[in-house]
Amino acid sequence: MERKTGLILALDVTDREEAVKISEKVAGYVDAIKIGYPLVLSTGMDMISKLSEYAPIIADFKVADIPNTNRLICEQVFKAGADAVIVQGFTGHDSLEAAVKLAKEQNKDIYVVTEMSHPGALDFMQDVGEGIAKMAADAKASGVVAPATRPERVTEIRKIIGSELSIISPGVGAQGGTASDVIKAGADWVIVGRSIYQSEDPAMAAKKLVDEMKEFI
Ligand code: O7E
Repeated sequence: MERKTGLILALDVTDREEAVKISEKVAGYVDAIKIGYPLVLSTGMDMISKLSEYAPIIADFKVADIPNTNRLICEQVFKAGADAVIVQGFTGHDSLEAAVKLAKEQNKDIYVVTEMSHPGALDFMQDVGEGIAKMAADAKASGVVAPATRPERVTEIRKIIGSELSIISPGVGAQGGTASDVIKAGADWVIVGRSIYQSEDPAMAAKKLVDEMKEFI
């Protein structure tokens, strides 16, 4: 994924027309659009190719299965037109490697969830986040997902993965994180949903975030 603005839209709406309208409006400000279960379950897999007219698509299915099933899922998602798939890391190295192998064969990207951005991630995930980051680097994934709500954790995860892997970071705005803070902490992209798609003016909301990050990118 090429970094121009540092912004990824999380398009968690459930209406087809609204999804297309918002994508059209913000296309000039985002490097990718992340879509997941809310949109795909309500509108269908063909939304992936439809929205890829506006930006590269990151399919957020947080894939978490045995290696063979991970591969089968990623195959379908890439076939539908996605450029990247998000997988969970807690399933372990073999499940991740199956997804990365397929992605590399098809010149696509896999991003691995380390520690999530919500408070409940402290119950279990934070303890294993650094191990997952190391595994993602060993498996040569394209990058990891790390929390904008805890910029200090992004800095820790950056130390573990080095400069080869990217960090994409959700939790800005509605969850309390700040775009410029998490970019300064070591993230390459912020992933922003509600602050953009629930705004009266999604393009303006996206532009503000891009302007805020500009000097740190
Ligand atoms: O809070 P919002 O509305 O800005 O949306 C954030 C998006 O990022 C939303 O789609 C949510 O599912 C996702 N997300 C998190 O909020 N926290 C995480 O730790 C991980 C994700 C995520 O997208 O994981 C894959 C990138």
